[in-house]
Amino acid sequence: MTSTVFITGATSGFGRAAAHRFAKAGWKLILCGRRQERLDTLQQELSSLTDVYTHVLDVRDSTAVNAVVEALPKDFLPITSLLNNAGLALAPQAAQNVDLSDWHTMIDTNITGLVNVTHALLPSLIETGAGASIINVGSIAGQWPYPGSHVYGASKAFVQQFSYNLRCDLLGTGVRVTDLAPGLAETEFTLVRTKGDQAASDALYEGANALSADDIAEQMFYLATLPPHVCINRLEIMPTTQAWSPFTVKRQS
Ligand code: NDP
Ligand code: 8X3
Repeated sequence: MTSTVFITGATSGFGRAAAHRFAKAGWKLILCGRRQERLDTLQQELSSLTDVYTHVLDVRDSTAVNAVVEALPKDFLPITSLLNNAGLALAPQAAQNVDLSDWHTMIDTNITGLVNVTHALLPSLIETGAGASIINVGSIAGQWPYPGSHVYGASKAFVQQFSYNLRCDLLGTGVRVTDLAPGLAETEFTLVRTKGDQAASDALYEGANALSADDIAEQMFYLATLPPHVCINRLEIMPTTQAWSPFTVKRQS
């Protein structure tokens, strides 16, 4: 039976690269995101390789998530792998200067959205059983604090702990769960984080030799195709050019 992957946030960055990677291997694709035209482009690009089903979906809307899952075509079921990838960071400034609505947007997307999709697809993943996987896209920001990360990092800490806790409850079902935690990767992520500041995005990635979306897609495919008895609980990946800094001390002047 052909495997099927359900990808949230397939319209850009890691999700779009993953759609291409899984299609190359002949997996059936279920692709979601809010931008219809980008889903249409993916459908055109990948339909010659595999079966592609797309649906506009805002993961924050649990009613819409459930409706999409209930309407999935039978020949795409059951789901083999869920890539919980949709997410964003906003407001890179200090916490005390942030609009509360930006915090809410990150919580609603990175936490509530991921939970909505997971809940809706768990029965299908359990039906698949051995070999099924949930790959939750966390971040190094979920483990390591830094200025301007505030709710973004905290939301990714949720992703890590939720992934571990899911493993406990799914024990015996065959469904694996991984917290995939990338570091600096060049996508539209920084454009979104800075609300469209292309110069800031270019400056961040300039000379950094950051991870690419394809680098992460390759790891997603690796995780989804491990032997069924192998589960990687957390996979943290940085570009070689990135590392930790010493603690900062604010001295009296
Ligand atoms: P992009 O901005 O390139 O892609 C983000 C994707 O998420 C888009 O496809 C977007 O689609 C989708 N998305 C955002 N909000 C929603 C929503 N409410 N409903 C449905 N889809 C949504 O960034 P990345 O590819 O870099 O980000 C993917 C994931 O990786 C995110 O969870 C991010 O936090 C995480 N990450 C990114 C890192 C990086 O350095 N790039 C490092 C570590 C983690 P659309 O707008 O069409 O809805
Ligand atoms: C995004 C990676 O380094 O900007 O999750 O926190 S980083």
